[in-house]
Amino acid sequence: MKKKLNVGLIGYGFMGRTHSNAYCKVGHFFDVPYQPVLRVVCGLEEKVAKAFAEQWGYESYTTDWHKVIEDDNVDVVDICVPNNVHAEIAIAAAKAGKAIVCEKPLALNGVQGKKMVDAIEKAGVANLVSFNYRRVPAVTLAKMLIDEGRLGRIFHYRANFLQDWTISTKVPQGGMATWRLDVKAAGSGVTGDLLAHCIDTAMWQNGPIGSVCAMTETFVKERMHVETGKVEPVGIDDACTFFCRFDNGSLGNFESTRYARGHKALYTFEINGEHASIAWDLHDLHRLSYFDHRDESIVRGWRSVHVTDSDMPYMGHWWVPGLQIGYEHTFVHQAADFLVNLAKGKPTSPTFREALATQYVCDAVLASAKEKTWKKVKKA
Ligand code: SOE
Repeated sequence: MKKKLNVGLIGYGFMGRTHSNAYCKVGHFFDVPYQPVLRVVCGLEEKVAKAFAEQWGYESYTTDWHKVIEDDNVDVVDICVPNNVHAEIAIAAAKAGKAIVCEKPLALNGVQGKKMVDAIEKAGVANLVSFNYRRVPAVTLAKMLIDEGRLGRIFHYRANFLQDWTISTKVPQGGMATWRLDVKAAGSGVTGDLLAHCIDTAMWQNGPIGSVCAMTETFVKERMHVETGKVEPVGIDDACTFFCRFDNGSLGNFESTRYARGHKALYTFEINGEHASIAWDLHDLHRLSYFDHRDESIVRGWRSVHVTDSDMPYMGHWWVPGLQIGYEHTFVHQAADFLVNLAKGKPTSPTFREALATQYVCDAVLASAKEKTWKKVKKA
């Protein structure tokens, strides 16, 4: 019998579902040392929390997150609420000695993020920030190829995250569905919500970012606020483009917007090295494009590697070669890595401290756009 690990989930939205699904599936596909038990789910509306608990098999529900932290039977606190509540919950959970999984971005800003890092490191609790795209097998494979030195010296890192769901001026801000447009709840717009993913993957693959030069735009300046019922100024960035220099000397070029008509969640990156290049596209997430200049010229060209063989990252745990997996599996991989490392007392990346480094890049990007100048990135 595996040791049970009781999960207290705070937040029953989109991310609450991805994390719950991962805890349900992980033990079926990975030989993990713990059996996650869905102990309690917490959310603001009692009716929704109850329905969520019934649908996903949580033993209980509550509308008060303090109860999750105070519950001696909860081992892991999983934070899936809007960004403005991450810090308070994480700091309380750390003081109570709980292991913590927190949705991205870590916090509203670096100052808040640093307080969270201090609290979890002082408490010595296991911690992980959910930047799930690292654990798309093709993205992990890209990291392996870079670490093996196949690309040689890296010159360029280019990433985009394009969406189109806020173009209508009628989309409100605030509330359960559109808190991402409310600066008080989200901290920033596409920078913290989407570029943070790109920055996390980029620094994992290509090392720290040292300085940035950015521009942002808020195309729709006022929106109805769901909570006040009034039309209020929009404080988030709708679009952000930035250049950067990585510490290894390579140049970065990042763009994100929610105004790219026709794109729902087009996360792409391309990395150009001395010998080889790599490209990846979330809409075709099981493929990795690879070009190696060292190939014989008559067969040289871009290869489209179908990342489904059992020797590819994570894939040996799923079906048979040739059969694909998808978005939700990235959270299962994350849960698997977290549980294995937890048993060994080892950290799982990205830790809160690693996510703070991403937060500092986001802070520098926003400051650069505001001040119209290059900004150095603080080291985490
Ligand atoms: C926003 O639309 C969003 O859901 C982000 O919050 C997620 O992190 C991203 O993975 C998909 O888009």
